[in-house]
Amino acid sequence: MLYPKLNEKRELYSLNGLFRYKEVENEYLPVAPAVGTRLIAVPASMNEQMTEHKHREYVGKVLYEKTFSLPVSPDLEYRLRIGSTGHRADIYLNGEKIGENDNGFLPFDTEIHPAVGDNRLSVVIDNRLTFETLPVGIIREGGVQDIRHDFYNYTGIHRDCLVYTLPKTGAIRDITVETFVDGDEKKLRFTVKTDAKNVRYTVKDASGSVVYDGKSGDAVLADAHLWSPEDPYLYTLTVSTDTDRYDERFGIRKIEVTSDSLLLNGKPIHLKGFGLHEDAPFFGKGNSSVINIRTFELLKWINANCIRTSHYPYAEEILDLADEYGILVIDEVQAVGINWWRGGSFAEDHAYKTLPLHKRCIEKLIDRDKNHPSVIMWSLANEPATEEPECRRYFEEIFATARSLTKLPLTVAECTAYPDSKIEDLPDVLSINRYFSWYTDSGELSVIAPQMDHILSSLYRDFKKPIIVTEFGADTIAGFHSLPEEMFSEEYQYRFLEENCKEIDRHPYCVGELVWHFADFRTKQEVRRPGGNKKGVFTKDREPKMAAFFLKKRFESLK
Ligand code: GCB
Repeated sequence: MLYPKLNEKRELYSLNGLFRYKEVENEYLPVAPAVGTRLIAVPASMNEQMTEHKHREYVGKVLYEKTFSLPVSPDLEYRLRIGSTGHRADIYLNGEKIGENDNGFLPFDTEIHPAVGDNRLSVVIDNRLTFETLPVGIIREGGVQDIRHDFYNYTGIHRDCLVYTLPKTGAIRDITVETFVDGDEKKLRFTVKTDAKNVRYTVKDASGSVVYDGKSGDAVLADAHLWSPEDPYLYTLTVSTDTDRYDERFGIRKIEVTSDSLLLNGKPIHLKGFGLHEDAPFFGKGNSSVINIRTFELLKWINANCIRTSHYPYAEEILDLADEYGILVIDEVQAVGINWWRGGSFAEDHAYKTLPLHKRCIEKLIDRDKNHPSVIMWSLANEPATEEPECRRYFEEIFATARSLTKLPLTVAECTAYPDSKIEDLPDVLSINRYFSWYTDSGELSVIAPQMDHILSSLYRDFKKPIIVTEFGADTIAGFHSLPEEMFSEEYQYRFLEENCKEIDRHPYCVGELVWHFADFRTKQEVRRPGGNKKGVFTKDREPKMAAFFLKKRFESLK
C-alpha cells in the first residue's frame, strides 16, 4: 500500500483543514448537504475541540462533510485516501456510498469519480466499540460505552484526507522491497503491482548516486550500506513506467532471533525506549508533524533506540521519521482490550466475533508498513486474556495469518500471571508488561527485584526465547516531590525505573526495556486517572520529568 505522493506523473490534492461537523442519528444518510453543522479541524480528534461534556464524550455517529472541486481529466483515475477515520466509517461522495472503512487506524483508499464542479465528501464515523470493532468494547444500556483498554476513545479524521490521481494504464499500485543480507552480498528484490509492460527500477544511495538501474526487479549491491539506529542509511528506489513514477525509500538490515538474543545485522541489540500513544494537546490523536518531530528529537535526546506503537498502527509519517532518525519499531495492531470481560473474553460471542477483523487488520498493517527498515517486529495484540484456554485456537489462527505474510519476528505483549498463559510457545520473542510495586504491593519498591527475577527466570527456563519488558512504569505528577519516595512523586518514578532496570541487567536474555510511558496521555475518566495516565517520562506537552535524566544516562551507557 503506497502513500500518495505528488510528482510529474501524479496529482495530489489535500482536503485537510476545516470540515463541517455534526452528531447524527444511527440511520443518517447524507443524501443532501447537512444543515445545522459546526466547524471542525482535520486532521485532529473532535474531542479536544469541544467545550461541552456531552459533545466531547459523544457516543454514536458523527458526520464530517466538505465540499471541494478540482480539475477533472477523463484520462486519469482519481482516488480518495483517508489515513485514518478514527473508527469504522461509511464514506460517501455526492450522496452515493463509495465504501466503508472497517477499522479506525489503517487507511481507506478507493477510486472515486468526481464531478466537474462541486463535490460533497461525507464521512460518517461510528465511534461505538463492540466485539466487531478493534479495540473491542461493549455498549451498555443507555448507550454508555464500556471499554477495557486504558486510552481515550478519540474520534475524528485523524490523518491526511487526500485526493490523488493515477494514470488509467501503467499505474504503480504497490511496491514490495525485500532485502537479503548474506555475508558481503546484499540482494534486493522489488515486486511491483502494475499492468505496465515496461518497468524500470533505479536505486540511488543517500548521496543521490545511482547504484542500480535496470529492468529487472532483482538487484545485487556490492558495497551496500546497512541501516541501523547508529547509522540509519536510506536508499531511494524509483519505479518508473511509461505513465507513472513512484519513489520509495528503503534500508538494508537483517533481523534474527536466537534463543537468547535479538540480532540486528548479525550483532545482539538491546531495545531501549518506550511505549507511545498518538496523543497530544489540542490534536488528540490527530497527526501533527510538529508533535512528531518534537517526539523524535526527545527520543534521540534520551538515547532511546526503540518504540512500540502501543496499541494500534500509527500514522505513516511516524514510521518515515523512525526510518530517518534510526528508531526501531515494534509495530502493533489495534487488538487491545480483549481482557477482563465477564463471561470470558475469548467466548464465542466475544473475541471470536472480532477474529476476522483482527486478521484483516494484520494483513493491512503488514501491507502498509512492510518496506520500513525501522519495523523489526510485529506485535499481534496487547494484553489479551491468554489465561483463558479458549484463546489458544484464536491465537493459532492469528499467528498463522501473520506468518503467511512476513518473515519478521512476531510477539504479543502479555500481562498474564506466570505460568497461566496458553500461548507462550507461539511468539518468537516474549513480551511482558509488569507493574510490580505499582498495581500490586503498591509503594514497596523492594518487591521489584525478586518479582522481576522470578518472571524473567521462569519464562526463560521454560521457553528459551529472548524476552522484552514491553511495559513497566509508575504514574507521576510532574512537580510532586517526596522523600522518602512516595507513589506519584517524581522520586518514586525515578527509583521505580532504577529498580526495574537493575533487575533487567541481571538477565542477559532480556533483550529490551520499553518504559511505560513516553508522555502523559488522556484516558477515560476514572478515580485512578487524575487528568489521564501520568506514567509519562515526559509531560503531555513533552517536557521532562526527573526520571528522564536517569533514563538519558542509562540509555547512553547501554550499547
Ligand atoms: C497496561 C496497558 C496500558 C496501560 C498501562 C497502565 O498494562 O497495556 O495500556 O496504560 O498498563 O498504565 O496501567
